[in-house]
Amino acid sequence: MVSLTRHIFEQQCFQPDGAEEFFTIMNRIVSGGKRIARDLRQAGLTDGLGLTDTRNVHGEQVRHMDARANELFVEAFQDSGIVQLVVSEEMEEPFPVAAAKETGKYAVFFDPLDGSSNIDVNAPLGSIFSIHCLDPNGRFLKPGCEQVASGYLLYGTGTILVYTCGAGVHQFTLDPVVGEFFLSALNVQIPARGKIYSVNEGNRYKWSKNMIKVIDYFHENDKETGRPYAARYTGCLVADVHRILLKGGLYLYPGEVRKPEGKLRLMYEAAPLSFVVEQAGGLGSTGVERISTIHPKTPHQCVPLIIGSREDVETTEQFLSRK
Ligand code: AFP
Repeated sequence: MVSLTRHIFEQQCFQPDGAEEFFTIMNRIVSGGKRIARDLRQAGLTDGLGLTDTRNVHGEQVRHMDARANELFVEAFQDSGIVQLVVSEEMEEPFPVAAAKETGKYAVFFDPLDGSSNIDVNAPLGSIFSIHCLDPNGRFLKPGCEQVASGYLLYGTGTILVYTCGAGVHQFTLDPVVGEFFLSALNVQIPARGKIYSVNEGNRYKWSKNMIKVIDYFHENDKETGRPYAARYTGCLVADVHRILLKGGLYLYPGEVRKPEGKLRLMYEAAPLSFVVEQAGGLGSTGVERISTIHPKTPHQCVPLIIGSREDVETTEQFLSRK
């Protein structure tokens, strides 16, 4: 049994001088994640379900557990001394972490509770994180290819943590009795092609003609290419992408004719998940460009996301690039 702590220590990510820092940041993420997992288990017994009367920067009504998860992550970084900024879906402005205003070298982006509407029906939820190193001039908005690490926690039948720091993708499962994450899959690889597609098909009427053709293609019956693909969609990005990571296939949240930028957020959804999936051999794309090469303009910017098995994403890109 290899604990996450031992694994990170042995992996020596960010060598030669950043290993200790990575260790500290990951431990903070783990402690925030464990507390969220605990609170989620009790949410139906406390006041954890339901909505608050505030809206976040995307205009979505904040749930009690969204606010709580955000609070737990911010708290986890408060006295780290090395994280200067946290940027969260639930906070309009980047939040300077008091103890590291001057000394902190890192910015952590997170979606504290992904798929939060699932909480009322006891379906899976997640948390997504992305770690960037600040430039000497304090620049923190950087393309995905400059992430130093990223990953997610998935609160499902069990709690798992998946991460990459550019040296493969590794999965850990929380032992709730011991209170530690243990390695459950080393060097996860995504199949080159899958049999599953994951999209909110209720949005079909909002898509471009080419996008409709993509989904029609995956519906077609063709033995040779393994079609039709099976549809799977939980409404929690982390859960849907995790399924694709393990089984292959593709997840799509495309742009819409009237909203070409789509719904998902670059810095704390699309970029971190693309880093993970690409480290496992897959692809993360908007349909016309790689997610990892986009230079962000704002912390809460949205992008279309097509992510998963390399061949499936490439097929989709071919449809979407047609005139
Ligand atoms: P949040 O709960 O963090 O706002 O995320 C929800 C989400 O961005 C993502 O988890 C889902 O894949 C997607 O929205 C679901 O959106 P639809 O309800 O529009 O399908």
